[in-house]
Amino acid sequence: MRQTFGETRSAFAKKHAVISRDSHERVTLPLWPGCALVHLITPALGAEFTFFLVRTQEETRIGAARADVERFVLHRAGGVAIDLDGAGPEALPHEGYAFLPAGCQHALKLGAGSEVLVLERCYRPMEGTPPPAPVVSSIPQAAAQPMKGDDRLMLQKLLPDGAGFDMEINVMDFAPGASLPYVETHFMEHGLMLLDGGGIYRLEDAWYPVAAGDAIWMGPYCPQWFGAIGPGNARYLIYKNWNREPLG
Ligand code: UGY
Ligand code: MN
Repeated sequence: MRQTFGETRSAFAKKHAVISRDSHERVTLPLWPGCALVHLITPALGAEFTFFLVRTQEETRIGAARADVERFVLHRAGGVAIDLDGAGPEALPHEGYAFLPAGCQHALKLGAGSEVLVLERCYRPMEGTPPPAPVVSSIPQAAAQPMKGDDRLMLQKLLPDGAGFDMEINVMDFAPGASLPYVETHFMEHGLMLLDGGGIYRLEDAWYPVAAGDAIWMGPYCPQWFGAIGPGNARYLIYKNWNREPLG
């Protein structure tokens, strides 16, 4: 999408944010040696999670997150492998992913020129429910089902059902012209990355043209709706806090 001098499509409001590629700000952090990080969504916005891109120039090895933090990693480019509990590196294919529960010993092996999308949040355990096990799989392997009976809007659930999981991560695939069936409002929040195509996202009382590479934060009770526009499908990955009482 064309950017006009001095303008950006990124937008920040009380209950939502759109972060377009032109405003990516790279930082380095001591726990991510050899990496450039772009923090798309953080608690500074009002979110209860972080959502960030990691790009490498050289090969590097990243340790596990803090013991109370769960991590989801999506392969975007280059050579990426996960070493779970020292069992040896398992390469992730394109759009491969790993869910690494809080306290799970692991290392990420990132080759030069690789890119991953990472989501981290503090795990909310539930009394009497064992914590979830790690998941390593890929988007193409996840079963697709029509959302609410609409086969022009396909849904893939990347994490298994089970009360141990306090999040859902799904992929939603819209045929051109397909849309969410109604304007959603819910107490859960979202982190979203548009993987392919584009369309119009309604967030609160604003309507945004969005395209692949855009990230969106939707806070609790952010009215939200999406319609896909363009020659091909629009597809996004979407995080949601899940399976936990709103009272906390
Ligand atoms: O799962 C969801 O809440 C999803 N349908 N929301 C969205 O796509 N904005
Ligand atoms: Mn929603």
